[in-house]
Amino acid sequence: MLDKLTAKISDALRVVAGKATITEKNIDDAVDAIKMALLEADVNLRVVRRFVNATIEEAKGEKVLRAVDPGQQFVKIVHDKLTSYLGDTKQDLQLKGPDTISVILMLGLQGSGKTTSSAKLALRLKKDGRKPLLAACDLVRPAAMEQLTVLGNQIGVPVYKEEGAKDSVAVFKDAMNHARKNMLDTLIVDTTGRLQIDEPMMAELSRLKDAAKPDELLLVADSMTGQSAVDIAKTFDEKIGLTGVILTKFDSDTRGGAALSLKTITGKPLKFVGVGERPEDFEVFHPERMASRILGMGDVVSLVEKAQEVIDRKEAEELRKKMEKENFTLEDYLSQIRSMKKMGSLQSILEMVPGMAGQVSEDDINKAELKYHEAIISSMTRKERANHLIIGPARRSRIARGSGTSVAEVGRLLKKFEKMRTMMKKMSKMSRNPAAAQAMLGRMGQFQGR
Ligand SMILES: Nc1nc2c(ncn2[C@@H]2O[C@H](COP(=O)(O)OP(=O)(O)OP(=O)(O)O)[C@@H](O)[C@H]2O)c(=O)[nH]1
Ligand SMILES: [Mg+2]
Repeated sequence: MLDKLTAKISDALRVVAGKATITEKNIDDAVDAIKMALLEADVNLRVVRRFVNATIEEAKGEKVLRAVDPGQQFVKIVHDKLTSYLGDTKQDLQLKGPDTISVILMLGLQGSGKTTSSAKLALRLKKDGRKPLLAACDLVRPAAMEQLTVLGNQIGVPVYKEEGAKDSVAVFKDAMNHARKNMLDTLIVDTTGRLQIDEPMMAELSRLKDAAKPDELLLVADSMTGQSAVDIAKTFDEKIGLTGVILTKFDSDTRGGAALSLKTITGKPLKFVGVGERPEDFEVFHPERMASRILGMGDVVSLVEKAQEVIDRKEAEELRKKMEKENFTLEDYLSQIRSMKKMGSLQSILEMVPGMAGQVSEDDINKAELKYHEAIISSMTRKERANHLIIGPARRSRIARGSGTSVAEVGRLLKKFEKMRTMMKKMSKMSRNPAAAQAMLGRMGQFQGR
């Protein structure tokens, strides 16, 4: 999924992100590389041009070139631009309350994934506590009803169908009645697809739309068709009117162009993406997360914002150097524990570090341990904090008494600290991003030496 685009963009950004100062030429080069990556990803040319111009204009402003951390600022600009092209914020379905039946009309060309997506959406709504009903209004393809019934059974959602029916509007009306009688609150209408957009299909969909007065008109488009998915969305919107788009087969779409062009070209939000054949393979589309995924650097931007609230950049840089040289002391560790406490949830920070998303849960983070580490180090003298190697048995028992812990606990802390330093040296070389390094520190403190 978007692997190539991600690889190219993160390569381009990495060059700039690591620099202490950047020049206009650096920006031009990076933007050029991003432009090529977008074109290769089959993003609409107009969209690419706008993206490039806007990025260059903003990046060459005072804000970036004169910033303390120009590389990060540049990454943030690219990230924010991508987010806005992807649609800014997540767009929820606009459905009515449970007392009135909401209607979702699913539209799209043949084989785009309408029937599958109808079931996926039904499953999601069911999980959200709604009571969906699937209506089989594709009366053209013989196997369509059967396919929907099988899917409905699989996910435990009722399916309304009429064997031999000829008029999809009549079936829709009966499905509405069925929903009313059975206290179901969301009707998802699967419709007929054609190979191409043609008049009879549009006429039928218009009739259905007039009868159904749907709350959502979702176009189901195959992302693998790239720009033509965007053209199709445009036409459907002009002829029928859409409230949003579902891009399917995102799992097999290695380029991602459709997702990036859609909002800009059609003005319609991408609401969900299909990421596989199973009913569960369905994701709400989050522009911001998608932008981060494309940058391939974890959520660098918000990590930096968060971390900067409490840690000054210079301090972070010093920390990194210390980590690298292995002269990270217990005093440094103490100040890290304290700033971590200020940052709030450690987990939310770790989640944003590249490569760590999903690997840490709140349970893994031993807050109690952080607390007694703080107590133990607080009971040490300045000399001891600067050089933990001088802490022999006599000092250990004094520290234990002072902190209300045991000699064994003091010993454990020292052992852990020792391991931490070794790990840090390795990791600080891997990551020259001070904010990431700082967050990693938290992880090491908690996970090493268990
Ligand atoms: N990998 C993958 N396959 C998908 C996805 N969505 C749908 N498919 C597959 O695409 C094929 C067509 O899906 P359908 O849901 O039958 O498409 P349709 O639009 O209802 O097709 P018609 O009813 O013939 O117009 C099926 O084999 C699905 O399993 C997806 O997100 N990822
Ligand atoms: Mg179908």
